[in-house]
Amino acid sequence: MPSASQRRWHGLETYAFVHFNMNTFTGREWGEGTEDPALFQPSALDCFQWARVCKRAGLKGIILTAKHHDGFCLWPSDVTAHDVASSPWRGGRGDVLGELSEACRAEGLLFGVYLSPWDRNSPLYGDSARYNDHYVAQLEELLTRYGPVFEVWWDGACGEGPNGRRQVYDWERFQSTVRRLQPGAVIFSDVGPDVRWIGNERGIAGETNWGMLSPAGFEPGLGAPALEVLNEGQESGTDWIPGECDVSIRPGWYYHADQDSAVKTLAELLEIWHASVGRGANLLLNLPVDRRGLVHENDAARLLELRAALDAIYALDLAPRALARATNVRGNHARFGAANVLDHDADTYWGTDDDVRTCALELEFRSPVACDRIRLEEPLRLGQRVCAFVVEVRAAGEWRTVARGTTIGARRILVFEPVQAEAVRVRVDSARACPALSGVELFCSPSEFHPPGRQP
Ligand code: FUL
Repeated sequence: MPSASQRRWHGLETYAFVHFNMNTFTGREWGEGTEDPALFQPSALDCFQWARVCKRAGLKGIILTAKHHDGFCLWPSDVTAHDVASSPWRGGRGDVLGELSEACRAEGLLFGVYLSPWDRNSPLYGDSARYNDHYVAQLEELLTRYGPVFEVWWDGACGEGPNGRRQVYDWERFQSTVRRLQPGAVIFSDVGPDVRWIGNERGIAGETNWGMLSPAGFEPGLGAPALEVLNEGQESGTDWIPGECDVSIRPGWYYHADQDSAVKTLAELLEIWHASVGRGANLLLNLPVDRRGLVHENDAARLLELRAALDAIYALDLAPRALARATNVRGNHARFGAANVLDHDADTYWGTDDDVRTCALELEFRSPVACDRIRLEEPLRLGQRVCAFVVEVRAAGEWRTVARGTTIGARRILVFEPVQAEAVRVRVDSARACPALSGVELFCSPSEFHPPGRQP
């Protein structure tokens, strides 16, 4: 079962990753750790601009690369001189984390930190106990100086190679540091403990996507489970470790001027959104902030297009116009009645009797409604139950199947050919326990978004 902070996290859907650091100025994706801090010199850094863009685009927070693999720190760290305090930017008195956390607060966004465990600059890296102290000290700085942190991001990457330095991380200590200082934060790594990697950097969750995973025997960056396992989760997984889809709006994680015209198209971003958020994962969409220290105009424009498209597609839920009924209602009690799926309240749900595993919920319209997509949600407080379902529509008196799926979880969006529905039925064919749904929503997208016989 998800914890309270995981349940809150599920509701976020989409937030920004910002890759901005030394690599922005060297034009690289992975730095060496030997870069001169003097190279860090944004000409017009403005985290309030990042936050305004994200806010307008409907993103719920920003996770910043406070330290990437090259070790350069975007805040003045007490435990290294490889940081902004050694750069000419703002006379060595700048603090990107300070400005971003303030900007997020001003715009009502959540603030998160990426702190690379792999550190190519620190002379302590590979001297395991001492580097672990160093890493914990940096975590403490980030988690105590900047107010609430919603997510801590642990990258498993390490390119030391067979003859490189070998660091044995103390993940348990790192984790207890986060729990102690930011008990409300979720921790991301390949295998959690709170949020898992989705197994690719294309932003695509499995069509089957369980919140559960068995992490025993794995550590971040150390023999992670097979990519398909990360992608789909595990029906019999021991822990609630739902998937997050990280993907960049451009080919690179970092800014490269020659990628200014390679910003993903609206169609690509919509496809990614439906394959991540639409499959119950969260989308962590990366913005490579440029050398000025700003979200580039092209990226900002595309983000706003994405927002406008989503707003247009999901403008109006048509389901509340219908009368809802179900083949079974738990104890025949209104508290578990079918109408609970229509009220946009994630805490109320339709549920069935304990021994029921197959059942159906039907929405009957007084007059036909045009629709081309459905959004389903399970009440995650009860865990994830549905294994297989079918969506059927009655049009001109005939029932036919318009979509089918496996898992639902936090949400599942299915797109189908536009149809004039007299009634819509969600039939659950298999479930791990008696099924429950907290939301069934129906939408009719503007015609430019109608899929030519294709499902995201
Ligand atoms: C990877 C890193 O190596 C990339 O540079 C980037 O930060 C990506 C989000 O994670 O593991």
